[in-house]
Amino acid sequence: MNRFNFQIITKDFDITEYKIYLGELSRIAVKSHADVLQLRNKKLTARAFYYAALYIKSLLNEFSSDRKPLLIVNDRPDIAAVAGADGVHIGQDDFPLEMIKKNYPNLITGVSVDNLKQALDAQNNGADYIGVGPVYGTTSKIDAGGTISPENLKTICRNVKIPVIAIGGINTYNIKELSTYGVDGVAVISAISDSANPMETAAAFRRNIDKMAGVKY
Ligand code: TZP
Ligand code: MG
Repeated sequence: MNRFNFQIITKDFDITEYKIYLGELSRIAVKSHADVLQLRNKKLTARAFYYAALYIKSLLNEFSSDRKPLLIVNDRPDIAAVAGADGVHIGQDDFPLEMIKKNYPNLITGVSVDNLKQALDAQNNGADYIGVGPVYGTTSKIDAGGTISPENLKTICRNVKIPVIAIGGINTYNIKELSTYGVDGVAVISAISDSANPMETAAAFRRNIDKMAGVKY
């Protein structure tokens, strides 16, 4: 088990609905024992994104659970730091990992990778985990590119020591297959945010991930 293996990521919510949506998703993340709640939104201005980060932080502070999700902010280490988030998640076109580690040494840093070279570079430069995908077709990321092959995914899992978190089109059915590839965990957007019963879906993810990691309660 690690601190990153069940990650719930926000959809591109509209700013007009941010309080209701983030309130509900934060509650689900806490109650289902998600490891990470990631704020990701490609539609918001930097200012709105910053307020959304502050809002999630204040929501998470209100819960007294001893197993609260880490708050990770997508793309923006500066916003993560000033909002008091635990970490930042970056892609290959965001600020370089070295710059983040140097200027924001306290932020947990996750890095999205497509191949083994990027995975090893991220590991060598101090990434705390890597995100790999899309492993299945997704409509949540416009520029997601083609899916990664099971062989390439297995190769990455075999060769890196930091946690490998699969992403892209993952649901409570296909997740079972992923454990056979060696991934440590999953990150999901639509499976939870578009679910008719998001709380139940999140709980099902938690159960499947715990089985995958061999955790016994
Ligand atoms: N990176 C690769 S696929 C993806 C991201 C952010 C989107 C994942 O969303 P979903 O809805 O779980 O497929
Ligand atoms: Mg990014």
